[in-house]
Amino acid sequence: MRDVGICGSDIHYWVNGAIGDFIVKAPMVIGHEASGVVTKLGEGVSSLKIGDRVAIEPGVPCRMCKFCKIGRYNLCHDMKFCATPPIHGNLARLYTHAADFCFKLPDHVSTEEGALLEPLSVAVHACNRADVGLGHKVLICGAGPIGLVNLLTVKARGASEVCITDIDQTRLEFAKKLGADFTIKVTKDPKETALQVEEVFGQPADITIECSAAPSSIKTAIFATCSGGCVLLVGMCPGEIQLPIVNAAVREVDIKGVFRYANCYPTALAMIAADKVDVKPLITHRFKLEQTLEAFETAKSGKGVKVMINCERK
Ligand code: NAD
Ligand code: 572
Ligand code: ZN
Repeated sequence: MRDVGICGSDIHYWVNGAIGDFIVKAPMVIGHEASGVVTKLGEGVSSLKIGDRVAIEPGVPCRMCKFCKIGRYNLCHDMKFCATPPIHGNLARLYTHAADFCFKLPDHVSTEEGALLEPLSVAVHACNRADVGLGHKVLICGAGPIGLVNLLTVKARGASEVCITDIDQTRLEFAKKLGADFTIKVTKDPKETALQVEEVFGQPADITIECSAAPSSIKTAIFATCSGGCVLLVGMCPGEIQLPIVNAAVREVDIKGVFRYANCYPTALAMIAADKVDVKPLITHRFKLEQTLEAFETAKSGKGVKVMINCERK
């Protein structure tokens, strides 16, 4: 293994031992944003060779069910996803993965960038779901790593203006440096925040990508989106929440779920390889595998954005 990024869900499993119904019942290796170097090949593998640097797409589906067959394999009921219990993740020196879910990195793409293909793929899939494109005014709720990769992706797809919200000023400043046109520090109720969005854009958002999972922010997402527009639910909180669903219905605001990604690694890699997005600035902290506890304490503290662990023995 080379580089593994720490994701919020890794921290959640480490701290709470569960996310919703996914309960850690036996010791589980965490980490699912990963890259590595091929050291051994399984029988019949011809797509890779020893020494190839690869990004690892962490979810391997059954390849047999109707979802897999239509290409929506993220919906496969038999998905084996790294670091989702009971499946081990990637934070190790050595790890075995299906060859067709490993993506060879060009020489000029680093293994850190390879690891970041994972969260970037979440954004690629989200943008595909709403067909984000030229001239769109996009609202992103939440400026964590996932909100930020969505910011980079909507810009790369031609969005003309992007506004990002958060409750944390430091995160908003980070987003501004990364290219957000407008930032809003959320202090008010959802309807008022939606009005602030309308003020900065001069209209409601064409598309809103909710990446905070805060129930009040999901309400804002609906109120702030124009009639006929689309709200993408990327942020996920367990349990049920109250939403202004009739407001959405009478204005034909589509509310779409986003669950991981399917067939997005090649696009995410092509975007990085062609310099259409630069994910490197997201990395704020680097640790060695031996420092994993320190790395997780740092990530948990919320100080940085993306904490990266290097698994090489140096
Ligand atoms: P994060 O916790 O680092 O970021 C969330 C951000 O939202 C934080 O900066 C926080 O300050 C901000 N926030 C909190 N309340 C807010 C509010 N009321 N309004 C605006 N912003 C607010 O998490 P992350 O790693 O960026 O992930 C974001 C979400 O995406 C999580 O819920 C995660 O589980 C989810 N996620 C979903 C998928 C998927 O497949 N749908 C994949 C990856 C992550
Ligand atoms: O990209 C992988 C990923 N997925 C996340 C969160 C962080 N990283 N999701 C939110 C939680 N769900 S889940 O279905 N689950 C715990 C398996 O609630 C998966 C998607
Ligand atoms: Zn993740």
